[in-house]
Amino acid sequence: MEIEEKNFKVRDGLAYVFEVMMMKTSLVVPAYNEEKGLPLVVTEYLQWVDEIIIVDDGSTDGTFEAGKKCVNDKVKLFRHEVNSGKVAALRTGVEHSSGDIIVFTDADNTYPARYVPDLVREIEKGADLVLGARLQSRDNIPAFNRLGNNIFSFLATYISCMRIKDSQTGMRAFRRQMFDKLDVKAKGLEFETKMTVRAAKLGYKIVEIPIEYRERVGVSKLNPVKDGARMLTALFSVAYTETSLLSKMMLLPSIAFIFIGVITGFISVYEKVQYGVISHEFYPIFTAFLILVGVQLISLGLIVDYLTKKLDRIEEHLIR
Ligand SMILES: Nc1nc2c(ncn2[C@@H]2O[C@H](COP(=O)(O)OP(=O)(O)OP(=O)(O)O)[C@@H](O)[C@H]2O)c(=O)[nH]1
Ligand SMILES: [Mg+2]
Repeated sequence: MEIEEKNFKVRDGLAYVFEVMMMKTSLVVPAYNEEKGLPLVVTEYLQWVDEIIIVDDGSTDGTFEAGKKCVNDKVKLFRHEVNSGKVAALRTGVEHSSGDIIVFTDADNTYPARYVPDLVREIEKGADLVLGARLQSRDNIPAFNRLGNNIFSFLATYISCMRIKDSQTGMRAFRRQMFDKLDVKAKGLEFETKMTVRAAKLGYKIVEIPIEYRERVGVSKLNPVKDGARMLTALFSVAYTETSLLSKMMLLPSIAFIFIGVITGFISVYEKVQYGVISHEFYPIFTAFLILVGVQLISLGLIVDYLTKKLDRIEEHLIR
């Protein structure tokens, strides 16, 4: 019985090693007006992946011609006649790819290709989503965008109860089924943040690999204010939709507590500034109490949510 069991494990292990060895990696590169960066990216990544899918997203410069020059038996080029946004380009890329593991990168030469093996290795070891976290040469991210990146990564960490250092990175790897499972509803550059937080909220295993970030080639397509606002909305919409009913029951009263706390706080400040005394003398205490309880309840709700989702994933693995 014991021997049979051991044989079974060895057989299983061999099957796993064989499966991993046979796994193919596809790189998807969305490109919108990236005539300078695209050829550099394709040349650099070619040795690290089995297939490259370029999607020219209705560019008006020479991106399509530059892409055509890169096409060979490993590199395929697709084109959207009209600019349809980064996510549409990524979807087209994934649809036309044949790899088991998909890697995303930008067409602006910012993400060095040498990290691909590290990303793929983590997927093979069991991670669901691997992020290339831009922790080295962060100066190459413009100061305002860096600030936004820190804020969004902090919020993503808080909302998902999982340490996330770079929620917005464009270099990421995952198994192709994961893309369909996550089914991220986004149009523009809020996609990355939404994908990261959704995966974290659903209890998937996220691993971050520290990577260098290079200075961009060509003109940036990111509008810090417009895209930043979309990222913030996306973050809260994922936080709300992916939080279980049980946790929401804790979150909603806590938001009300904080809201009332802020109002009593404002009244206290107004009275002090206007009349020199606070006539509602208990309001400052109410303010501190309501806000503290509210924040504690939110944290507790998020922790409960994290644990329920983690248990769901463990159950899923056991059933498999
Ligand atoms: N913004 C944008 N990018 C697109 C679109 N279609 C494809 N892309 C590609 O998506 C990638 C991300 O755009 P970037 O301008 O690099 O945005 P970013 O990396 O957040 O910002 P930077 O730090 O300035 O590079 C690039 O490779 C674009 O060429 C589109 O419609 N809009
Ligand atoms: Mg970029």
